[in-house]
Amino acid sequence: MNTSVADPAAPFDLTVRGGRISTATETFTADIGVRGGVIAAIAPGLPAGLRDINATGRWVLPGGIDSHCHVEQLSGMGVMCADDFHSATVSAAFGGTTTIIPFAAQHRGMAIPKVVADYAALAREKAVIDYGFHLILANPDDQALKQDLPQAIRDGITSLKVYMTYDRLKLDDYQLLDVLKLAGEEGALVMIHAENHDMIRWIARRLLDAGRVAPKYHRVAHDPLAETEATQRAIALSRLIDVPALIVHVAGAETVQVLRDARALGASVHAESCPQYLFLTADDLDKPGLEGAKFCCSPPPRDAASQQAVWDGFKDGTLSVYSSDHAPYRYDQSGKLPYGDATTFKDMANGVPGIELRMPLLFSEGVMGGRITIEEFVALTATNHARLYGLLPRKGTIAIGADADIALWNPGREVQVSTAMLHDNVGYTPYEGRTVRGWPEVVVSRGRVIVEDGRMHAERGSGQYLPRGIPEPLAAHARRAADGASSPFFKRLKGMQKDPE
Ligand code: DUC
Ligand code: ZN
Ligand code: ZN
Repeated sequence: MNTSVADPAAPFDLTVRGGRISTATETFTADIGVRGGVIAAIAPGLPAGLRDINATGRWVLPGGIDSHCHVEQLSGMGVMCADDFHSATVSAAFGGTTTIIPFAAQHRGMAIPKVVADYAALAREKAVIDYGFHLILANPDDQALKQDLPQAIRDGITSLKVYMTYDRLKLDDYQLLDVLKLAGEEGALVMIHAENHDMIRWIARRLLDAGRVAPKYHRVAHDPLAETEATQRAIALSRLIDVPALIVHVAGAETVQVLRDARALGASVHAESCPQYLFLTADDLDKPGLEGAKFCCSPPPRDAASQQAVWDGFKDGTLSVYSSDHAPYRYDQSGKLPYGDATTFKDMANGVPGIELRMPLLFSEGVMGGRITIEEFVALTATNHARLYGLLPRKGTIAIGADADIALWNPGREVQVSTAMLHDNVGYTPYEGRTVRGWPEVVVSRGRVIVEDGRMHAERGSGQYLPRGIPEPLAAHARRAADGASSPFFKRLKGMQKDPE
């Protein structure tokens, strides 16, 4: 690759020199010239910039996009996150991530425009890296479907998360169809938390009645079949009306296979998984006392076979985005232990932290461990997120004209993970004591060197809001609709509406 659109008269603000650059499709050695926060040139032997960084011996990769993280948000169980936009974005940046997409969360009774405006105000004041928002939708009434959602989508919130479980958030199948239909018409991607609510409730009731309250029973209540059944149903709903959907935080082997089969049938179903499903198992919930609460997320981590299935799913494209699902709840009364020692598995805030370690864990076990290529790493941590959530060509790749969001990874650096080295506000990590190989030592956001020498150099509030464009699956959906193709259901409906001869 040897391309340059740089104005030779003006010096670069920054030159990143001599690194091994990888995108989702190729790897080559070159310099990167940055001007005005944007990549202006990629070529060997670029002239010196106002600032030069020697990247010899480093992997030069796009800054990561974490498209699933909970920040300064009220959870489905009504618990507030321990990380605000400052601690979350600082922590993300130290782990090589330069864009996050957290959730503006509607709970029942809340008006969507106010939810979005309030959330935007929090981010504007504190974020140090760039961010977009998804919308969590708890109340798909006429006001939402006819007015507020179309407006939010046109304002650049081009993805929604909906839940098939959690009392405060759960939508029924009829409502899911309403949301999918609207999303198809307006061009938004629907992210689905797929677990069968009644299966979980039914098992949990029996466990609690029998006095089985320890964290390890969380993994029993959230049986793999609850995930598989809900995923199958979500796929069926999406196929019925031919609207793309994305299943978040896939954990179980059978669910991966269900997704693979649906994709083989041509369904536009996309899927995400997370570090906890590659690096933790259900056994982690079985710790003395309430310690297992630190590993308690929904769906829960499963077994070694499911870990392998998630690796396989990433490898063959069944799973295309790797996100943290960072859900920062402290190991105290504010989060995991609302009733102290008397807390049952049903009371604990669900979720594990991981915004900072997401990329280092995958770099170490995936790239250095020989399970995935460096290009696959880039696709899974950055480019596919940009594709699925309407951020290409600005984010998620190293290309002329893209924002200069770049991380310099030192593959030779070994780091022993400890809570003390992390920058979130959670107070523990489920990955305590692990050694990872490879670390993002320098991180650049829109041309600003924001992490260097273990220090943060970006000001509070210097991150920018990203109104997002149409997600790729929705663009394809619009093309199919324009070609006259539509779902079998709509074809049948049209047939039924014909006047009798
Ligand atoms: N499950 C969720 O649905 N959200 C946050 C974290 C979790 O475990
Ligand atoms: Zn979820
Ligand atoms: Zn989540």
